Amino acid sequence: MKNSLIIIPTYNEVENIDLMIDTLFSNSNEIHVLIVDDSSPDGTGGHVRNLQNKYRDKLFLLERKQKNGLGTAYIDGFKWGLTKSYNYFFQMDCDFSHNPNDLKRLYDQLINKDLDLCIGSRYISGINVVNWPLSRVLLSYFASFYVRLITGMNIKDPTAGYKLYKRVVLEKICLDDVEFIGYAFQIEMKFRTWKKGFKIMELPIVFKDRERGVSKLNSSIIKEAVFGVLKMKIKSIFLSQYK
Ligand SMILES: Nc1nc2c(ncn2[C@@H]2O[C@H](COP(=O)(O)OP(=O)(O)O)[C@@H](O)[C@H]2O)c(=O)[nH]1
Ligand SMILES: [Mg+2]
Repeated sequence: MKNSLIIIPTYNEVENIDLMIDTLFSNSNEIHVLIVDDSSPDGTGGHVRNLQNKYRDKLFLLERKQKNGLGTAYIDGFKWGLTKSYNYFFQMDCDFSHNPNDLKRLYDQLINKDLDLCIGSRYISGINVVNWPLSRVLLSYFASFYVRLITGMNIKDPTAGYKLYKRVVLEKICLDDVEFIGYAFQIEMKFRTWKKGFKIMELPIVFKDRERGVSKLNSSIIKEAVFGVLKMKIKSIFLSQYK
């Protein structure tokens, strides 16, 4: 997994951060990791700084002043990575919902199938979600129908957050035009990638709800997704930034 950067946004992940970073580096010698922390009140950033002594020159921390949402955290992370020579950019959560062992599977699939974007998908064969309350499974599963219907994009898990991009995708997408921050951000990134004609494939993964810490999902994130998808589709018809 040479030339790979794993970007992880964090907000109050003190119960997960040390184990996550140790797990990632014990799985691979080649990867680099960038944590984008929004000055978490629980001191997540301080834990990353401590671990930087152990993982010198391969663990990086981008600290932002306040909680600004997962979408802009990723955009800042992508921009940081694009100033370096990375070729592969992973998106991953800090709460172990995304199994670190799947990084290599995503990478192998991207290389072997010569993809531009590989998506870790929960909904390829049934519903591979563990420990989520039924209400969240239903929300996510029906959201994926809704997105497919509105956008016409044939992706089974459009809100998936475990993804691997080739550098060229992030160079070609107008990152400054990306406007959403929650689930809609995950949809928007796939939509922009798809509209540019890049090769996309989904790989089945099992998504496990977090065991430590709390979710930052709130109703404004859901509202953004419902109305955002419509807005995005309409804009894509008229604006050249999607082409
Ligand atoms: N930097 C940053 N990270 C965030 C923010 N909101 C969520 N995250 C991180 O994004 C990842 C996914 O968030 P999570 O709350 O688990 O969302 P859920 O899986 O949809 O319930 C976790 O690593 C969070 O710490 C934010 O506003 N800023
Ligand atoms: Mg989560």
